[in-house]
Amino acid sequence: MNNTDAIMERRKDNGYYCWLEYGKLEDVELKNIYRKWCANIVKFGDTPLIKCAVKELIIGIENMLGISPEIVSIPIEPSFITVGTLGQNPIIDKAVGENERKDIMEDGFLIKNIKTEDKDYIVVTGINDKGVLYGVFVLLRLLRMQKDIRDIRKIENPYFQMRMLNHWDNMDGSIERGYAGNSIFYKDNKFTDDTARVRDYARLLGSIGINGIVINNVNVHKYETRLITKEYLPDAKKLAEIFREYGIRIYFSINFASPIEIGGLDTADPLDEKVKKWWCDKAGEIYSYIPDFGGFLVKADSEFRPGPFTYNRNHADGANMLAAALKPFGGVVIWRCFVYNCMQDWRDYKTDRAKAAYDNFKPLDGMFDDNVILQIKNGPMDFQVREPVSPLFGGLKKTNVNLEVQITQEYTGQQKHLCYLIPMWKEVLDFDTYARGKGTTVKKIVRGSVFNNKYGGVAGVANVGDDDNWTGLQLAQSNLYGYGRLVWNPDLTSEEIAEEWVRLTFSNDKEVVDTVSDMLLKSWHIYESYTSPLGIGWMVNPHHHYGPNVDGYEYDKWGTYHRADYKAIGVDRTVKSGTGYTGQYHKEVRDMYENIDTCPQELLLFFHRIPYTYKLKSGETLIQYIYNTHFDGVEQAIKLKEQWQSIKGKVKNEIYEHVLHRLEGQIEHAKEWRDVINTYFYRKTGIGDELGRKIYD
Ligand code: GCV
Repeated sequence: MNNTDAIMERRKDNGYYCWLEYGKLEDVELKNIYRKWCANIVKFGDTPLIKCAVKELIIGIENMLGISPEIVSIPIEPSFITVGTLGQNPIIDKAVGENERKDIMEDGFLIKNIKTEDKDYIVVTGINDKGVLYGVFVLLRLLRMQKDIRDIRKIENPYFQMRMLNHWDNMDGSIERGYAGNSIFYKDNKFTDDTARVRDYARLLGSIGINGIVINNVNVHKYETRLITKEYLPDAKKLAEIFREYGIRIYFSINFASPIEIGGLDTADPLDEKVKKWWCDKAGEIYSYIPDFGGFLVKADSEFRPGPFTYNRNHADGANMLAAALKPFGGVVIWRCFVYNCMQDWRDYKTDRAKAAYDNFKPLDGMFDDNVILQIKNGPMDFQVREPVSPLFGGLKKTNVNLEVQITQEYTGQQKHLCYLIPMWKEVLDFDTYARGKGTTVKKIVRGSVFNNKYGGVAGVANVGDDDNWTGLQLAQSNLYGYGRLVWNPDLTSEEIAEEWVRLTFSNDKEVVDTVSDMLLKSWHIYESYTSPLGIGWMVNPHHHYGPNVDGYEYDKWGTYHRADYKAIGVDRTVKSGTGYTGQYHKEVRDMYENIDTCPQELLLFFHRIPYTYKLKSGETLIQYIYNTHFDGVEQAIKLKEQWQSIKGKVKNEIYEHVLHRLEGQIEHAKEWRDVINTYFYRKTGIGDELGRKIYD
């Protein structure tokens, strides 16, 4: 075995191929049915994406069915798969009915089984070649899940226009909030030579419909600032070519002060003519290397990043200036709303970080150009394990918006703990803002269909690094897969996504599917139960955000953000008596949160300050609830391990051992959380556990 083969073999064992491993199908009967079609591929068209689609079909078929398909340009056999865009060939065109044609949108596809007197074939088509590629990946997925595709007629279109990943990769190879090794793009301030790995990544992303990727950290340091110069653009161009093969455009995070730092100007004032010209020239230069370049992502005037405030300009001035530079090339500016005063004095009970994004951006609604998109984190704080939905969704009515979620598990267990995040994101997407009456959900707003926006979609902060299995904890691959599936179709259930992922990654064995799905589906609540109670958030060690520390919030050196004293805990964010944050929501939502009786229990301490003796709806007192959930969380973590052990021998040994090891670590760590948090509250309140369990003092 040569070196490359050995690497490939090893990678098969440790999960490198993720959901594209295409293991041999178990069902012999189905295999024979599939083989009939799969032995012949009739390809129409020759664009790079069509070629890519055919290449992917070959890989999948060879691996799953053990046959090498013949690629032809006219049907020779009565059964075949044909791929190509509509309007290219009568065989495909005839197979698609008038109504079907109307239903297929940009990037969407049709997979259809056609039976005639002498033929029985599968058509994969779309109105553009990217749609065909997506259709091929879906067909392969169906085969891997052993679905009966006889008589199939499946049309799918992506729900969101922008389906993006944001990488927080630095050019020195480190990743901010990365928990799976180093960057797959950079090392030692250069682009990587391992383009094969980048291609494998592009395949993974293309297979779930991702169409945009920001390749560097929003915190743009010295070297990343130079990404948009001749020094790095030739390498960025190569990366863009790889991603383009899979229908993905690249974007850069930029430094707002670039005109000064790399342009030799003495200002970055967005209204200065020299600055405007500098950015226009820069955009032209970037597009000369990367003609389909997506645009800029900008973190400005936040956490010490430069921005328009230095020049007494506002966010709209800054964003519009960049947007004007990109507009002639079809690019966009994605401007982040993660803006707050990290120097806030938390002893001042009226200042509230939760209000900051809305306070900064709501007054600017309608002032942004049509190729600016405001990117809003799911919650008003910062990717906590539980937060309400940001009131900017539904608050902004005349501005394009993107939702930003965090796939990388900064506050949700750092890929050491199992935490399947799809149910959390679904709650966000399905949240009703009431901005245009009942049913104005976040997903509709972000899609652009409520306020008729030109652009919109979702960005996920990536959770991958150069670990063999990409995500540190192998089971965390489910979050990347699930993210892609959800932004393609937010109406899929968490259960459906979990099941798909398990089948594609492990096997169709019922016990494996049921066990791993169940583990995934419970995991967010388990993690929440032993970490931070009822939406209060932040109880983590400062800066690295891992491990229990009740007073650890780094921007609050007084340890007062949660307002815990010996009698009560929680932040009163009501209009009536608190910070007034609830007033940023539309009436129905505001009323729900404002009133302690209608506020959802899981967010009680986010919105209200309540005594430890307060009786929750479950009948427990608040303090007893804190004890119960923390004890219970550990028990649940132990059960996760037992569930995993029950499928020993049914998943690859290397993955089995690796996950087992992480789950054991999770249990130990959950115990630490339990003990630190329970002890803190026991000491604060002097109230013991009703059930007499040991609280370390
Ligand atoms: C990339 C939080 C994180 C930072 C991150 C920042 C942001 O503060 O801890 O690592 O910076 O959010 O989203 O900009």
